[in-house]
Amino acid sequence: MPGPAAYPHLAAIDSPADVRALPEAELPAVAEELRKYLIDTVSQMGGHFAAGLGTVELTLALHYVYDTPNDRLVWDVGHQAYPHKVLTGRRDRLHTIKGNGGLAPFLSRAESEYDTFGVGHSSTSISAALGMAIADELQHAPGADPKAPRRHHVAVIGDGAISAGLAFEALNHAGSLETDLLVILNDNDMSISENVGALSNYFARVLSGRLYASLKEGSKKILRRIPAAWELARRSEEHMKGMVLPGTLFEEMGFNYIGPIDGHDVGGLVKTLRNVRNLHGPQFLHVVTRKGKGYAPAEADPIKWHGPGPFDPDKAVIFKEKSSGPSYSQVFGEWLCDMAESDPRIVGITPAMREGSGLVEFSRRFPDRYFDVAIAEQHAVTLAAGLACEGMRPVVAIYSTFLQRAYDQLIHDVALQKLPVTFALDRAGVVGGDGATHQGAFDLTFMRCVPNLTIMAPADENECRQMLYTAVCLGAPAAVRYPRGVGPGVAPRAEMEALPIGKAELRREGRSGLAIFAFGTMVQAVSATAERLDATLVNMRFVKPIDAALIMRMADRHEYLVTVEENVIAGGAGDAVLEVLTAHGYARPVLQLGLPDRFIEHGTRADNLTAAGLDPASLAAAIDRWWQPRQQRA
Ligand SMILES: Cc1ncc(C[n+]2csc(CCOP(=O)(O)OP(=O)(O)O)c2C)c(N)n1
Repeated sequence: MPGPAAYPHLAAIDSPADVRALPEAELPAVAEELRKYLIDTVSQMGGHFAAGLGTVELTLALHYVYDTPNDRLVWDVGHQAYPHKVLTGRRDRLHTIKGNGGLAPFLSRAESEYDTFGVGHSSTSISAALGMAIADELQHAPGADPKAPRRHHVAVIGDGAISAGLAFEALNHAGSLETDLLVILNDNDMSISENVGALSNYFARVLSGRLYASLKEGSKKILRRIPAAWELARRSEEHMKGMVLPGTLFEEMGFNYIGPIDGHDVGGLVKTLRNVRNLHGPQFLHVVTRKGKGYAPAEADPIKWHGPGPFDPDKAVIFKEKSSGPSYSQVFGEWLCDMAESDPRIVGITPAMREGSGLVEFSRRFPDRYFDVAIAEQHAVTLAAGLACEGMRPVVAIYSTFLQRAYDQLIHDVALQKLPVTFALDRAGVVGGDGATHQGAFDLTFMRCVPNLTIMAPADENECRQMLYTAVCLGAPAAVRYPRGVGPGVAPRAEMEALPIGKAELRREGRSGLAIFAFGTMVQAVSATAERLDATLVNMRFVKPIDAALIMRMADRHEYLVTVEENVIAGGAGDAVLEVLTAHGYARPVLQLGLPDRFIEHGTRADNLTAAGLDPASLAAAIDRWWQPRQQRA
């Protein structure tokens, strides 16, 4: 890390109190250093980048004006909060972010008292800040402790994150109360990809102000021909203005709308925030920023620089990760293009994760059948259900962790009605750097109990492709869950063939009396151990319907059984095996291996697997420990 000489201001800021002690005139210089520090640091270890560059002045102004941590500053998502981390005592550890034992990738209450609410998933900030503000009111009701400090409450939410239903539920509630709450919209016109949707268009119109002008001109021309209507329109012009001038939407929802203001003018921000701080009731401050601000390549291509790996800051070259083959996301993306080519019923849906889900090519080649619905997981699933009702074959590309947001839609809108929706569940299992909030640890558990849903877990890339095809052929709700990154390197075959539903694949038959039922990624992870112990190895392929016949056949021939999966053990695929054994009266010792009953923190994916005991070496050791004392009895 460059020393204090390079960052004279930053070096003297150990907490926001130090920021507040500065003369206002020095804030632009601090902003400049902060931005440089982000570039220097993130270029070394990679991480969320463009969003943080855009919030430098806003972060500085917020900590300058508000008395944090007494005043509650609630960031949405937390990917834009690197500047906040730097100013709140974590400057020297920023380079550890996302790494094993390092700073959390997003915000965490356990990490800092300035992180008022734990985040990672989006669109929670307004609800959480409102809850805190109501708590503050209740704690200051007549008769309450007079010493309890009064606080201000500020939620900062991006124009991408505000598109989610949850954010609107919170606005709807907050706007009906008199509770003091400031919602700051950080509007940079970007989500991870270009922001989409009517709301995003609305913000753009608010900024350009052009709509009002064009509407006025357009309506004049038409209405002049109808005198009575013209008079009515003239009289209602004031209202008309309100309909299209900045902020009306939020005014109508009960907020006092302020803005739009320049989010890179730190002096202007400070002045505005000081004024807003004294206002009562729900306030909505519209701040306009530029994603990637101050680093030209990121300003020019904020998608590429949303979350780069380590890079050369001078040459703006992101170092390529060595990869042995296509990622599962790429395998999915290619499959979807191939499938769409031959089947006009195929529609691809993503809730704002085009790049991460491998849909860039599909979006280019099939723009009419590609839907980025913004950060709206619930809508993504029910939209698919509607499409399926009318004979289409929608494929919802969604991260395992984000499907958690759409659980009722999965059950009530898709499964209950047996609609042919395919869920391509990316990032299932541990994900590495994005940590506890993003682990795809639970999907097998929460999907397995849903009737009518077929669930598959591929052991390799080709199997992934064939399973996706199987899912579409099935004509019923189906999910294929695959991990982040690359697989074992089995090239997908171009031709597609539907797998027999609910049938496992016997990989090897052993003679030692031990059988291992492995799911998805774990097939490869235990294959050497199975070989070494002369154990039977089954690639289970289906979590539901599970291959009960094969499980029983194995239980007949083997005394000792192991299940292994990259999902929490509780309620997961191993439990499905146990349910079969129990239902059919088999009492066999079973070792269940999978993710433990705790949240796995950030690190690399390999770190995560080791932490969970699911790397090949830990698995081998766990099986040995359990098997050796039993082996003699087998
Ligand atoms: C529920 C949920 N869905 C998707 C994501 C992935 N995600 C992280 S940041 C982001 C874009 C957010 O856009 P915006 O709020 O405008 O912030 P910006 O990056 O533009 O500053 C997305 C889609 C998430 N964190 N949570």
